[in-house]
Amino acid sequence: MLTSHLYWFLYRRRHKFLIFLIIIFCILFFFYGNDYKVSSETKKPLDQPKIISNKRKIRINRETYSTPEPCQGCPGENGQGVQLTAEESKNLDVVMKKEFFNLRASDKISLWRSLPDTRDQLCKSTEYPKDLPTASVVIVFKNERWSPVLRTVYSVLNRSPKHLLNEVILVDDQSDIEEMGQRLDDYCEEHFGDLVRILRAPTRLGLIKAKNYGAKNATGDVVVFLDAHCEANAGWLEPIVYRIQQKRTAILCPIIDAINSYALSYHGGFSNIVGIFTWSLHFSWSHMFSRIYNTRKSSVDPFPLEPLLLRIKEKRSAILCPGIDMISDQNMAYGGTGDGSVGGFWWSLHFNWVPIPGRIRNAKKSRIDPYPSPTMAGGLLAAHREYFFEIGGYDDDMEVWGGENLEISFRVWMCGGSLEFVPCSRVGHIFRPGHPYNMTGEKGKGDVHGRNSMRLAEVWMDDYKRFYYMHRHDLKGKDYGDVESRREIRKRLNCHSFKWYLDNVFPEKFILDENVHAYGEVRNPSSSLCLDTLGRDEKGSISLSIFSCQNGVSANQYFSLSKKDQLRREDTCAVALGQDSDTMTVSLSPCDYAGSNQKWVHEKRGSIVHYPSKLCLDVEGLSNNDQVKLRKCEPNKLSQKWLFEHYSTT
Ligand code: UD2
Ligand code: MN
Repeated sequence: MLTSHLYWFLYRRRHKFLIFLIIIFCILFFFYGNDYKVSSETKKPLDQPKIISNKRKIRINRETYSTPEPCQGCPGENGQGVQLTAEESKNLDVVMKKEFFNLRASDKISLWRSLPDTRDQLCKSTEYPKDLPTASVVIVFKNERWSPVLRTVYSVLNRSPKHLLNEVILVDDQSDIEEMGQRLDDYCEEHFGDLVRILRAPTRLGLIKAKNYGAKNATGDVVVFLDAHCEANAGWLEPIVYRIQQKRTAILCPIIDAINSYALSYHGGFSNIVGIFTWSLHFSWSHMFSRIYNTRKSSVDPFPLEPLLLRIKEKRSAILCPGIDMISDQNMAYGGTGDGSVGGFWWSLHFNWVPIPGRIRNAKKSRIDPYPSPTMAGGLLAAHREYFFEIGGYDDDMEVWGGENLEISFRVWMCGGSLEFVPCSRVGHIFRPGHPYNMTGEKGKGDVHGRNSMRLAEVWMDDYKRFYYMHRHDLKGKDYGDVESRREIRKRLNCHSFKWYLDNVFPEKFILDENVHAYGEVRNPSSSLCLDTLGRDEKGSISLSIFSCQNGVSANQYFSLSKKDQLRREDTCAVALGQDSDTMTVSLSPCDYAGSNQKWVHEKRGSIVHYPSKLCLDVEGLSNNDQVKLRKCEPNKLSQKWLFEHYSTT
């Protein structure tokens, strides 16, 4: 009787009942099916089920977590490098080739080693309000090793005020390393309790999507990203969250100190060290004493020659040392950052460090105030969590590695926020010359940086993307996926143009074909030889060379003759060094330091004259790969005639 009633009821109202079921389904989907958001409380972890052993009775949380005792007399304390014994160094090269840093040295160092406090004295005496936004620290990792990962975690737990650290979220991007599975889960649960959460990515996400994934699961007011081989230094968190409290739309970067990939020694900003001696009469470096630091008027840009000569002119009895920036003994990479730099970019859309522009330095009210930077390196940053997503998080169609740092930099500036470096927040990072994971994405034939950068150029750079394609002719017309949703962000937030960014945020950036007399290939028609960098790394000084003209397809042959009469590339200017025409050589040096020596005049009859010496660029007797010559100007000499690819009409 009852069942027939029920049947009748359902039968009569079957449409309504169906609609009811659909609504319930939608609600459930909304809460649980959203992206790849997982909550460790409500869903089964994506890896193997956890085995809870009996010994784990103590639940650790914010209140009960305590910093472990320092490891007295252990190697690597106070950020020192460690020496391996002959035995330990056996086949070290094999380890270095696989990990790209000295894992054996790292394994000898305590997971919670002490560090030299590399902050400015003023930072140490700054007091912050108690009531600040809380932070979730997101650390993504792929094939990272136990000791650097845990050292990163300990450095965060031990050097962040308890009430400000909401949680640490480790995102395992499908690592192939056994110990980073169950063993890591167990270790974290036992030692950190609910302060550390581990999320296992459902598929290989690549670092960009992995960061989105971690941030989506974070619950703090602020999300902080760190690489998995960092060491957060004293007082690193307060100045960051304090600044975000003041300015919700600021994206902040700590100053990145370098952890040497070989000896694992921790270096502070390179502009802040002085030489001392030990009583055994060995030389060593020390962090600059505040007595010296506080008397400096500005942090001097480290660059050889001109500043040194200038100083000697002022003070004959001074013996001067240029600031020695670190060249990693593994890869010769220039690691100098310190707080004398801001982030820039190459038109090839790689990140670089540039000296702090005078306008930024002069605008600082105090030397420890956060200051604006045009771009960031990418790994270490903090943002208000909601704001991070309001401006579009990271581009979820970027694969594996690269490009997202410039993308978020351009975006935050163009869409009304700011990007700032925080001098009082310092975090060390192991700069590695390679990656312990494969860099092949599924799209764009494995050139992940190329494709990711195409996406950013297409969405954010307007016509200026031409300079990217000048470097990457091969990518023209290639597929870069769908960017509509990214363009939507730009529309929704009513963002500025890239020209606005260049004019307002990075006016120092040289635009290769604006404000110039001429640009493009510089050809000597009689020989079909062109000026060329030969693809050398233009970070330092290189010689100005020649090579057969490539008809405008080689970025190495692109030069500009600026309205300031520089014969130049993006950052480097042609200068002539030497006494007379026999010994003079022409090289490309950073423009800021080239002085009057960098003035060139391109005359109507085609010669390019070095103004101070009145000598002419000449290719007589030269062939591919030779350095271009400076010789006495001779009118009508064919080897001294040059033609730029384009001449500006304005
Ligand atoms: C720099 C950034 C890095 C990122 C990258 C450009 C710093 C200090 N680091 O490269 O954060 O912005 O430029 O994209 O500025 N990882 C994954 N999945 C992957 C690949 C990497 O989770 O598929 C992890 C990796 O384990 C590490 C982090 O992402 O913890 C960054 O990778 P990296 O250290 O190899 O990148 P790095 O420092 O060369
Ligand atoms: Mn890294």
